[in-house]
Amino acid sequence: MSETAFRPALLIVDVQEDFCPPNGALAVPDGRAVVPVINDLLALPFVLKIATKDHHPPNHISFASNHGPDAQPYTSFATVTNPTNARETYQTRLWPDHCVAGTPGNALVRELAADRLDGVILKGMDPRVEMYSAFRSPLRDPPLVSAVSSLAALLRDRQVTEVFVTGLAGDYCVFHSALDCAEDGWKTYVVEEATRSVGGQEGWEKAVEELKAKGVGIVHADGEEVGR
Ligand code: VGL
Ligand code: ZN
Repeated sequence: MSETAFRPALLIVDVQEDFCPPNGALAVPDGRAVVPVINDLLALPFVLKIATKDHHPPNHISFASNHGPDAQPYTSFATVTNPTNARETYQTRLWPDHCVAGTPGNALVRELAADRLDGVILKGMDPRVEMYSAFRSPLRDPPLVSAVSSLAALLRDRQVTEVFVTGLAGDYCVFHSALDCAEDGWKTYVVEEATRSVGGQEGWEKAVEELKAKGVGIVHADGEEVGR
């Protein structure tokens, strides 16, 4: 592949009914507004167009309902432990039950032009860990094999050079997917109009600072880059 190759992929993170108003269990403010923007992007000639789905079992660790009567969605946290290394732990925010496999809330948003996708990758199936990133869980020592997706292999296989990340939520799964993507060596951009955040504008602005600091570009759907 020549150094000037431009082989962009479009990554559409978790555009699922449970992340969208009015009825989503974990509705992201204004979340449904990303769909027309993403549908326009899906009409462009990306080398690869991949959607991800948060795909949890009912006993998932990120559900407040699995942590007793005192645990509250959005405000409580739980400790995640690496199943093969008890010394590696991190705190994870607890959520309402969402995107449970087989439920209507798990479905891709019905207005999404899913017929233009090359594939759908599932994540978050291991009940023991949260997996915001479409690539892997934050557990690294050793990596949890059940929480490593096929996404990186797919991007490599198709010789993708840049990844444009869109979807929900900008301050969680889009954020962590973009960070891992850049860390793995792809030029990575988040399309600002194609994401919304759990924490609204404030949540997004905080995410942007860290994304830029780690080399992820923020671009607009009309193509203008705002900083890298
Ligand atoms: C997400 C919270 C919990 C996301 C997934 O897709 O951003 N957020 N699970
Ligand atoms: Zn989730």
